[in-house]
Amino acid sequence: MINLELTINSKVELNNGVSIPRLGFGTWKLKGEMAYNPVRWALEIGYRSIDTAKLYGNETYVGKAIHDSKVSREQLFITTKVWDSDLGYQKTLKAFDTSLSKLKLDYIDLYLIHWPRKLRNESWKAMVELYEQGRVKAIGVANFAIKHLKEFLNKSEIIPAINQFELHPLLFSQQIKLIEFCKNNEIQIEAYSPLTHGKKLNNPKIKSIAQKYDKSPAQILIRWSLQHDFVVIPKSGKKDHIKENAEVFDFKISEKDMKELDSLKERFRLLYNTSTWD
Ligand code: 1BO
Repeated sequence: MINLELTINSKVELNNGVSIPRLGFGTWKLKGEMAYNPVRWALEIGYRSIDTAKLYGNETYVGKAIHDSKVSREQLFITTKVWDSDLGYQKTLKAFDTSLSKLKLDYIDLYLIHWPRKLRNESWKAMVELYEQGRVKAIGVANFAIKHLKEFLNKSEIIPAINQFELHPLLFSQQIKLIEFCKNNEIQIEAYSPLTHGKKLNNPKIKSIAQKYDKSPAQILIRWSLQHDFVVIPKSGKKDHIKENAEVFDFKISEKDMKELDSLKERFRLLYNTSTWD
């Protein structure tokens, strides 16, 4: 069922009652101070959710941008992630403190395990502790395959609120089982690299659907994610693109065109398929 009431302020409630904006701003590849202006612009335009990670090397600048923006803390939703080299109980606690201090915040809205590497279970224990202390409002994972999610569902009382993974129409058919698994287990799906890093914006099917709605291919890809009930975090370093990416609430893609997009079986993937990882 298509939600016709979506706006830039729309949120979805996670499995622990915390709400996350449906549209967020991704900062992967905006390294160091390159993240500052784009985050300022995104907040000016009306985005309230900012996604960063230790790996991106920009937490200090994301922190500065959100403080300089003067948007109140309660209105913001800030996500960061624990990197592979910080997995393990003690290391995760330490990494969390470092991220918090770089961002100059006293809590994080969402803390994610970046990849399902060894020691993820130990990290999860640390994250549950941080969650119970109220230092993070929700905890989740990124790039987890079904088997990694099952392991957490079987072992922990607190289950991931989110699984963030690469998702766009060109990968949809390969991720369908994972999508269904997350939906059936109340794990919110968050789509990263929804714009394929620009690599597939020239796909003829996406272009022709974009022309039909008088929208850009990027807007079609973002709207496609929203209509699938995914949280979506497009990234851009350009102000006009950041604005354009938020102008996706004044149209809807028909069911027929959604199906056309769903069936783009290009098997295009930017990053790893973790379903073969232990
Ligand atoms: C390797 C980074 C993937 C996006 O978070």
